[in-house]
Amino acid sequence: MNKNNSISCRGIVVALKANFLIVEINHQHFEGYCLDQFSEKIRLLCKRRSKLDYQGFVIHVGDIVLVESIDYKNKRAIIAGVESRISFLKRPAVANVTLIAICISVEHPSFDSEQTSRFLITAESANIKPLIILTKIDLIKQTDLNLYIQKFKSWGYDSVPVSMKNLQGMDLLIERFRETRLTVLAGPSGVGKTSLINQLIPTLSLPTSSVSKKLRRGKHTTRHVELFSIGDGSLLADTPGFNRPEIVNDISGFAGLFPEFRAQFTHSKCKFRNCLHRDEPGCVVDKDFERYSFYRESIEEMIKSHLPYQEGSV
Ligand SMILES: Nc1nc2c(ncn2[C@@H]2O[C@H](COP(=O)(O)OP(=O)(O)OP(=O)(O)O)[C@@H](O)[C@H]2O)c(=O)[nH]1
Ligand SMILES: [Mg+2]
Ligand SMILES: [Zn+2]
Repeated sequence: MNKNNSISCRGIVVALKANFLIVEINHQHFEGYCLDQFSEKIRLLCKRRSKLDYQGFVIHVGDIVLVESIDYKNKRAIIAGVESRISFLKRPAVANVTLIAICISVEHPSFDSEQTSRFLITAESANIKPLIILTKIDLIKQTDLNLYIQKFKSWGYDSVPVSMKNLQGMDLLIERFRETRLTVLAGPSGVGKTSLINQLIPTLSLPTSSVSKKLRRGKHTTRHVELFSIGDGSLLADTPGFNRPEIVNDISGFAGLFPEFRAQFTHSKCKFRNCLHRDEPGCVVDKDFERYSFYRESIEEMIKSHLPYQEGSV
């Protein structure tokens, strides 16, 4: 029997490639073997045990897995089990995310308030803390940048302004990433997610491309989710950009996804528990905040999409 078959250890899925999964493990898991030739982390090309396939369970990037039958000469192994997740982000699909860094550029592509809110709602509905990274700040004046920072503050979010051209803001960002276990860089195409990772890990040289002059949008250069180690056990996920995240269709829970509403709910309650904070009697929320119109339009859309179902079910 191959001696390697007796080894099993935990690892993290860092990428999916066709029918294979790439799992990264730490070298200390191989104690007892001659590992001097390997660097600190090893990436293994893995297949799943067929019993996992039968259970219909889909393994995603970020999943913590148990790997067996390790052939470390050829860097191959079999995934025998998956640990339960602490969180799951559906799009981009990443498990065990601890921070969503929503990258939003001030120009090229230009800032879009609704789009930014849609990314924030995605993070909120997955119950994962969002942080806004304001990119390409070399393209605007400091006074305009201050307005963006104030805007996000009024929405209830911190933002970190950065530029890959003059490296402004990078120290603060690195600090935030290093104190976080798994940060996902999410956001529209062309905002500079991959450029940011290349800056942090210069040995990578991942492909990036300029924003289309005609469409003023990114070219969807990154096609797959991939995790990269940035030291101290922290991981950063590059993800494909997408421009219009879907909003979760949850009428009663929707207001709770806005910090502006949450701040009010701590000290005041509407008359009816199912108040949707439109024109309901006894509604006590102050609707005088910037994103109220986005809330209102979204909730009306959701109500409309529920109507045929409700009528049919009465
Ligand atoms: N002026 C300026 N340009 C930047 C900055 N960061 C990135 N870019 C440029 O923006 C373009 C798009 O960058 P990418 O890193 O490919 O963007 P992305 O978010 O990964 O895009 P997708 O992979 O399509 O989702 C490239 O031409 C970069 O050189 C920045 O801070 N300032
Ligand atoms: Mg990219
Ligand atoms: Zn209300």
